[in-house]
Amino acid sequence: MKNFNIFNLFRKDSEETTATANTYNNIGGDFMKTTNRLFTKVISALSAVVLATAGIGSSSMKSDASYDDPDFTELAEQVIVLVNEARAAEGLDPIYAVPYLCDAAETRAEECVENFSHSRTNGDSFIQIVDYNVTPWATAAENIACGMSTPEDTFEQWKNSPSHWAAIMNPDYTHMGVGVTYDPDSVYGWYWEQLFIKVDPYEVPSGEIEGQYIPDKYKIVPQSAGDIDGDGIIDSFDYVLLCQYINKQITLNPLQMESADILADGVITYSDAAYLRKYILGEIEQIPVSLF
Ligand SMILES: [Ca+2]
Ligand SMILES: [Ca+2]
Repeated sequence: MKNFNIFNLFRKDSEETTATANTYNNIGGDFMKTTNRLFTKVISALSAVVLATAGIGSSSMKSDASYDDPDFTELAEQVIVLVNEARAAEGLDPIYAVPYLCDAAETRAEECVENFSHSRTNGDSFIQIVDYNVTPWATAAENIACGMSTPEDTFEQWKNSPSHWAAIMNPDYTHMGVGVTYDPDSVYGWYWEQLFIKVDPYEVPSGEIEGQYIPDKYKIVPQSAGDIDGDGIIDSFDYVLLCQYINKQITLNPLQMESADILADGVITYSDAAYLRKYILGEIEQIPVSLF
């Protein structure tokens, strides 16, 4: 990273709104409107703004932050992993990721490029991105941030703001989505959005939303030393990955790095690749290998 000054400006605001929800019972094949309840829904919305200024300027920050093909979905999941790690450390239940809410959050992140605000570009409140009939919610919150290129740095922005942190650590929230986008022509480059909800217990007594899941910290989990692709078999596919890593063509997660260190000396070199190859060819019987 080049040198530049960063000022964090946080703005917090909250609002209350009311919404009418209709419930339907399917009786004799006809949908019959049975109740028309008025919910009071508390919405909190918090934004984190990072301004990059001076010296080399914001354009250099953006060029540092750019990727040819950033995997926004992967970055969003990493944010959810960070949320759940922080909650676990305080003994709180994890929050489920929901693909529908992640899609909604992605749209909100894109809207924040145009208008960094908790209002949508058409003036609606952020929560109107969520169709109540798809995901019935009782309470909701939004955190937005911009300017940082990694999940960790963005999470740190929120962590340093008590009001944002309160949403992340709110024991009531059950489900969330995260959206990420990058626009090299925008003011801050990177935009991040967290959308928290508490599922409406009247509509969803089970508390379960279709597609909900807890993201794993690492998508690929090696089963043993040498199983770098995590399929439980040590073969030439693992060898190819190791060579690609050494040639700086790919990155490996920390578990894969541990698996790739065939000589167990703390660094990954061509020697590790050579011994993995020997093992695959049956020339040695066991890995990891200790040469000493
Ligand atoms: Ca393998
Ligand atoms: Ca090694």
